[in-house]
Amino acid sequence: PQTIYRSDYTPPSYLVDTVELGFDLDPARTVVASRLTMRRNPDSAQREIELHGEDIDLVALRLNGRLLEPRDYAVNGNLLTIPNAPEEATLEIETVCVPEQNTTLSGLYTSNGNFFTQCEAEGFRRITYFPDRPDVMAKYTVMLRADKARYPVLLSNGNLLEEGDIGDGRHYAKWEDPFKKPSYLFALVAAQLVCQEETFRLADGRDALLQVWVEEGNLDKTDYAMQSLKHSIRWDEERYGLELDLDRFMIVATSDFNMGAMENKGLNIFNTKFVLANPRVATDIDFQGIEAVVAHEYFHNWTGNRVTCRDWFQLSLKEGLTVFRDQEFTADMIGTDTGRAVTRIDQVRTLRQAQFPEDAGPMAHPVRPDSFVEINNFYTVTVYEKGAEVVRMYQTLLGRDGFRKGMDLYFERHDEQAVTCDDFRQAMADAGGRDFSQFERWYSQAGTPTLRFETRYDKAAQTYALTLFQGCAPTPGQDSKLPFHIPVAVGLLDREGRDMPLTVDGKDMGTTAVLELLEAEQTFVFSGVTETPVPSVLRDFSAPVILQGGYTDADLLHLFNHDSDPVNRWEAGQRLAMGRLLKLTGEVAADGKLNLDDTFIEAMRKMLVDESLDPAFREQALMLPSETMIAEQLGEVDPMAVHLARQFMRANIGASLRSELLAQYDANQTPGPYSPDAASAGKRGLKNLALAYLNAAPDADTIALAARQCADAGNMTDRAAALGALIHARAPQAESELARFYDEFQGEALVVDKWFAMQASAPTTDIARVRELMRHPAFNLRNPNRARSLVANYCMNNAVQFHAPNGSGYLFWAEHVILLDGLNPQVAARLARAMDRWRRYTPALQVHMKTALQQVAGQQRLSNDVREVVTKALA
Ligand code: HT7
Ligand code: ZN
Repeated sequence: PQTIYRSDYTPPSYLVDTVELGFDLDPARTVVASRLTMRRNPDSAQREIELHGEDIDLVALRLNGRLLEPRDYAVNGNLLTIPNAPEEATLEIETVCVPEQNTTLSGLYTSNGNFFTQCEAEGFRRITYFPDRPDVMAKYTVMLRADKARYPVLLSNGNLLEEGDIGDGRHYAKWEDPFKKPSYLFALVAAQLVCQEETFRLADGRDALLQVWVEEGNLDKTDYAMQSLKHSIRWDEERYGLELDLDRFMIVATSDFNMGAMENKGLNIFNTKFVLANPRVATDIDFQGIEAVVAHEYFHNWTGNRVTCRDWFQLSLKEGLTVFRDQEFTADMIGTDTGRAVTRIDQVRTLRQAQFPEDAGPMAHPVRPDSFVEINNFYTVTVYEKGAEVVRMYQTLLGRDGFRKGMDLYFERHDEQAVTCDDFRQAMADAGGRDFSQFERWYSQAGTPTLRFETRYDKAAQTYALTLFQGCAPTPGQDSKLPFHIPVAVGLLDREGRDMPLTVDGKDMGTTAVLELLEAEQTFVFSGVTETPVPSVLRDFSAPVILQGGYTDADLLHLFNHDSDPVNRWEAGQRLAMGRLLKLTGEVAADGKLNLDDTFIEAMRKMLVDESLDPAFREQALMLPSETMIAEQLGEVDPMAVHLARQFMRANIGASLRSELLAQYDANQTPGPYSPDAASAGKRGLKNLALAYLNAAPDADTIALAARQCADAGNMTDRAAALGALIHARAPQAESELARFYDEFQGEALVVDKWFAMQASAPTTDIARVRELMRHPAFNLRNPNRARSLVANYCMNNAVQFHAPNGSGYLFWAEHVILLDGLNPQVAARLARAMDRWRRYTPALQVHMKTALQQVAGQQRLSNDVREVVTKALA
């Protein structure tokens, strides 16, 4: 496969002004007629017209009315070239595709018999020949024709111009999108669907029609998505002055979708997982996911659609920025300071759990990658989540108002353009009057920077010197790194745990100073410091770095008890736990005796019962670092040792804090009708964490408690938590409760996904059981949600079983990567990444892992997607 380099970018040879598309929709043979008005690009030296096409049959091609013969153009792989084209060209193209056979879910496909499209990143070329690159922006008019009884609903981007019957039981709808857009934002839906709709008054007084389209029978699950959409529209108006620019905005749910959702202009297409919810079938986490994803896709209308990416290397321009925007929205929707902190803690957890490992593995890449084989492999946590951290750092450096000025300037300069990450950085620099040239390294250098600190208190001078050191390990293709521009937010706690006022270089910095680290080593001196403080470094996780060492246990306890910055307060607890988990892991591996000190248990007890703190925060503070995060700290990973060490700690907490856990279990009940609001969800979170801890050291009483909750639960959050507790406690009723769960929810696809996922990730589920579940009538490898629920969960969230010493998990992985690759390369490539970090495991496991990787790599027929992942893993 060919590697594509960012440095090879050249402007498109031709620009497209208008696109007229006609679809005769038939699952077995859809005919697509396209009419493009094009003109030579003055910025290009090239004279050929270049069109992409993939898996479609070309029926006819006309240039300025003349039918072209095969000798008039060249087809090389997926590229069709027309040489010697005139300055102005009207192309008429007729192609045929077969949507019902399209299992890749890219391009035009059918799901439950309905038609959907997915064009990002390069799916439009699977529908018609086109210069399928984001810097070609054009105005689209779309005519859809289909059988009226089977496809009563015909949707596309923008505004509906007209609709009517055409005889023969067929009908049509004509849509026009008033804005220029790249081809990846094109969408159509032809389906049997119903919708919840309402008109919504925009800030400028216009009324917009909002619709949420779902399959019949799901209308009782659309309220939350609609409410989230309205909140998102209002928030973007208020926080950024950005308005909906269309008369209507549609969300359509499909159960076959490769990712979470897609921001097609005016016609967002969603995975059902991020639309459908009511208390019976969806958990608090599901509700949160819906709010965040609806907001994310809506926010793309400005950050992604109105201003788009010049090329796919700039993906984080829209994704990092839009994730940052949805994160801020989520925080604002909760509204309280602790709520804000809890969302921030969640973000930090995701980064550590998924992005730091990516940055330290064979697929490490900069936020703005330099090369790729398959762009679909670069919709990564680095581009999304680390990209959002990079955007957040502008806000930390400029302040909220300064950041808003930067955003305003960005839109003023680049509306309806396709631009680069550099353009965004320049807007921020110019609006803030700042030099952000060194900040560029956040885009170009891969790897997670490390941060270390040393301190020196001078009692006589009353100064406190904080020396910060930064570094960054080599990553593939980048052997050495230059210093990053790192905002380090710092506070100093006195012996009572109060914030000390901060003065640096004679400047009053309040109680949290944002220090700007630019060198490999830099010292900052605080003056007027009256006693030796405990430093609280990297408050609010002000930069995506690994803060190493520097703290004693006593410092950490002080911070855990007192830090006014809730994120660092939580962080101190995580460090206290991590130190012990690493020690326990070593003891398990050495067959030693396991011990957990009282100091730690007492710190946990104090946190658990501190009712001055929100339950949601206490839940976060009591949650242990995951097995993945522990493994990241180890030179050589024995997954069983990590699991046993963590289990030991959980059981110890469960047994030592039993009475307090029971008391919190009772105190955090949420009687009355279910509400997904943050306060209620926080209470359920703490209550269910208590239930899980109690059942980590199970006895008849704790099991009875879980069984009762399972029987009485009035919502899916409590039901799933109780069932999980029974499974993990190996309770005798686990089997029958699982069966009852399936019987009750077998008609709800998203709940059946949960049923598979729960089992796939349980340490009690071995390979034989997984294979048995694969034969369950409800299992279907072609459906991405279902495949992920069982196969991906087993390979990625069940470390002890997946890493069975006989290598059976790895063989299962190889078998399913290969099988899935034949159906859906994007889903296969994501599964393939389960083996990314194989070199970190014990030598015995590595042997089996390498064999499995080689088995996949040795396949003759393999997609570029999977080939890139396994080749990089083995390199
Ligand atoms: N921008 C969307 C990306 C996306 C996607 C990419 C590749 C293949 C399928 C896909 N579906 C959606 C989603 C988003 O970030 O909003
Ligand atoms: Zn996005």
